[in-house]
Amino acid sequence: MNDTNVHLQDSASETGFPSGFLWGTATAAYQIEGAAREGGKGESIWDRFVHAPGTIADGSTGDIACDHYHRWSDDLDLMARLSHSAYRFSIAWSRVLPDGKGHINETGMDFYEQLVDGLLARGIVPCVTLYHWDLPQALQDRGGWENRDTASYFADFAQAVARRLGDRVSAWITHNEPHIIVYHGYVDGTKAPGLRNPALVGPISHHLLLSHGLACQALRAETPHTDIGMALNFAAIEPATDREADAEAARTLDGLWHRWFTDPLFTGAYPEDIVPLIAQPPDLIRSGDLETIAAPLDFLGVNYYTRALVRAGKGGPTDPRIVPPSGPLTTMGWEIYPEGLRATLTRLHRDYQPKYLYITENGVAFPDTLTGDGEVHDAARTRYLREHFLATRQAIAEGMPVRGFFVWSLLDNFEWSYGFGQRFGIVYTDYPTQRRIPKDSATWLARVAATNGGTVEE
Ligand code: IFM
Repeated sequence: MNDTNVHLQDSASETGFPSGFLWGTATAAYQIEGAAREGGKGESIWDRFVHAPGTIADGSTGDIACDHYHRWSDDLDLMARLSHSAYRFSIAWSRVLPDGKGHINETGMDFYEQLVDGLLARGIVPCVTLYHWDLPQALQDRGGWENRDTASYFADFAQAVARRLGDRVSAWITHNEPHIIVYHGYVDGTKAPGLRNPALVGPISHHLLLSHGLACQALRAETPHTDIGMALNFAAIEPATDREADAEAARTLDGLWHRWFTDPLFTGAYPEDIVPLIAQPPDLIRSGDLETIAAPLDFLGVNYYTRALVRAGKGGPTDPRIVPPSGPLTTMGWEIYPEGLRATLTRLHRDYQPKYLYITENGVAFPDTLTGDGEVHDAARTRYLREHFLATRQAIAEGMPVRGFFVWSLLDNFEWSYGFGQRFGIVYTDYPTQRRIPKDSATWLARVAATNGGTVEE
């Protein structure tokens, strides 16, 4: 293990969170960096997508976003003031490899290097996501994730990053939420690259998983002591009634959304009950692919926000339908359901026994406003986070190996097709001035982090 890498200890602590538990926030490059065309960066599919008319609810783009590319040092100071012990951020592939492969853009690499060094200088553990949805457009022009070669290009990208930063990064997260990439990028077209072709679910998900496996090989070779995982999004899927058909429909949806990814990763096979529902062309899965995908992981990243209540549609149990949520909702229209986080952690531990679990994302969008006193009083967000921290603490008490919690997000930022309309930050971004204003929840989180969860109930 190199000196700067933090490997977590299993020691218990009085607060209910293990000592060395990582407390921090998460962001993604396209959502905060801006500088879309600076520093030698190449175009990504998001740079292209946002400029197509009608794709983003408020007509905005991430061209400037939170201007983090220029304000990174102040943003790191802010994290330090908020007692972060870790920070999860993503690397824009096209900033490092403008054409997706081949020529390395040293200016882009330097940007991430100074970020990593800046974090370490402030005592914050860097956790790096390699792919948070921003494929280089040059690779999309060659077929993107439809093209099997993209999996190898991703591994090359991972290797280039690891070669430069691997001695200082504590965790690699290969992909963020492949399920979202597949269904929103390729089925309903609400995210880049904006395609609408359900026949692509099988190929895109297989190539994403394969790219993960190949990247694991490259990362292990370059940085054998850095932990590797993937961040998957999980909803607490429950049947809407006690009818057997609804229970089966819930299982189907769980298969489509979750097991389609977790089974290959942890068991080396696609789930048998779902295979008939997702077309896989005959030459898609080649000899050795599944072994590559199922390479042992150090942790599983859990992105959890809400529950999905499911009933069987007209097509029966293989036609799952989500019942519109009632009860307390966020501005995304998502139900607030903290119990589901504990259930998710328990189920993942039971079914797959990942070595460690991290909450790689959890947070909430509310209609925050700056009040006359120049502050943002977001008691509802504090309540949301408290309940999810308590659910996590309960899961830990029951034996789940959870070792960190990353709140989504540090800053209000560009929420993809919603534009700037959804404020997930614990820090308010005043977009016209780019001023950062920590919300009340940030002050609360800082105390919780500083006490390793000791003040979570306050
Ligand atoms: O903003 C996103 C993030 O990029 C991925 N997970 C969900 C967040 C909130 O929608």
